[in-house]
Amino acid sequence: STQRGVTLWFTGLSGAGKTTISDAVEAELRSRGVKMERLDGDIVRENLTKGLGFSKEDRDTNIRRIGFVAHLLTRNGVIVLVSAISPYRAIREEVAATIGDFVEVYVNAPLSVCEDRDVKGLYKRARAGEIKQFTGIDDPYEAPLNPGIECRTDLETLEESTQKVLDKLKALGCI
Ligand code: GGZ
Repeated sequence: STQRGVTLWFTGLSGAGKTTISDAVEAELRSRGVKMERLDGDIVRENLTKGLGFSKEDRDTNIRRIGFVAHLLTRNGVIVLVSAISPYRAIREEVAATIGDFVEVYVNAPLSVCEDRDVKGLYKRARAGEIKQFTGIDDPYEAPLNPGIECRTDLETLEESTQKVLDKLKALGCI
């Protein structure tokens, strides 16, 4: 039987847990032998979108390019896990409409929690003015209004968040 593709689009602040949940979902999908691919903002920015910065224009270009590749994969039956802050609602909606088989996953933790985690020390640098246009500090994040899935990573466990995503894939007939 042929596999049904979908793009799971993880959006949220830096440090909210997009990559962590995607890692866990990937491990589960790989163990099932499912065709899947990852597109992570921080990795894509080293190749596909190398040279882009964090102005609205550059972020929109980053998201549109990621969306283009996600579309190609999705229509060929791949489960695509995208993790990118993707702070602008209109561009997320544009990409969603293009891809069609698309689930927006809002990885939601309050800014204060993300800032306390500060896994890479970027919030500290942003507060110190060493990084400009940092999402949540001096750059906007437009939260999803009606996400397909919401993971409250400050309130639920990684296992719970991961299960929500897997349950959705099951409901869609992708696994
Ligand atoms: C936000 C920034 C910035 C600024 C560097 N604003 O948590 P990370 O570190 O590992 O991942 C973030 C990544 C953001 O890239 P995205 O491609 O996801 O962004 S977007 O969807 O808005 O295009 C963060 C790091 O790069 N980073 N500078 N100014 N995050």
